[in-house]
Amino acid sequence: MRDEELTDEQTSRFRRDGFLRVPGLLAEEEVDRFGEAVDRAVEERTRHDPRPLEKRSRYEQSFRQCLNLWEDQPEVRPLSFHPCVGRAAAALLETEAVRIWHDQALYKESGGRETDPHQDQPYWSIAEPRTVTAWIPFQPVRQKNGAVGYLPGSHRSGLREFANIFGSTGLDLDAFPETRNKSFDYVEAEKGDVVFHHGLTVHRAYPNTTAETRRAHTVIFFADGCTRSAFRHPSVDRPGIPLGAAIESELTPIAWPRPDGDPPPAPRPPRQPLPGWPASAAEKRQKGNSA
Ligand SMILES: O=C(O)CCC(=O)C(=O)O
Repeated sequence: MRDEELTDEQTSRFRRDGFLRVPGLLAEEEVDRFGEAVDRAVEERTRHDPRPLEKRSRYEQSFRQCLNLWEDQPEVRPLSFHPCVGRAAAALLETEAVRIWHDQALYKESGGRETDPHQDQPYWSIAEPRTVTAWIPFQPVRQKNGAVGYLPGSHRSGLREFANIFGSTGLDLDAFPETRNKSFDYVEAEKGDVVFHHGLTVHRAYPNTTAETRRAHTVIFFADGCTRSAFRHPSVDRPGIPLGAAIESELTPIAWPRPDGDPPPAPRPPRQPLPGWPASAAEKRQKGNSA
């Protein structure tokens, strides 16, 4: 792992473009170890769903998405709260402290279709545009296995548009002057690199035309002090954060800096299983917590 501050050149590139690849932020050895832990978690979370790719929804054909792994997967938690990743996120957001919004594995299987264009922040209930995602691949990423492409500067364009990638084809790029006839920068990455993008950066990803799954873990951070908007989301609905209040709870703990660098404890499990969270996992955690 590269225990160094980001350079001024890197932070100003992020401010300009809305995305940044940080080469070698993690050591290859830890990427391999965390990759195996996330593989096990994805296997556990998706075991109940044997549908082949062609039987899944259009959205599900882009990737297997497993949310909030830090909560019930103790071997994944140190990755989501990795000090090098959290510190870089805080530097990019130009803030003293960042909280986690949620984490998720995004596994684009062999034959997985493209990821449709979208901005992330319209899916979240965070009012201020002070959010950043760390996209952590577990193998080298090329265009042929699903590299992500970003529209440079789109986070500064004023566009903040909910795109229905769940049931439709994503952001209609021709519909907005901010995105019409603009080209995406596709970012290839090596093992150990972390690619950051701002919550308002328009992005998409290539399909996976290789025989191997493209495995990535992502962690979404927001600047401490951000407040709740009207949109509904488990990260604020579960702890009951009121509209306009600062988003602070055991579900969105400070990710960086942490006292002693330790990850936080697991929060109380949800009453209802989250989407993509099999009931069995929630029950297992209920039993574990009450033991
Ligand atoms: O991994 C992908 O295919 C897309 C990534 C993405 O949309 C995200 O991290 O917000």
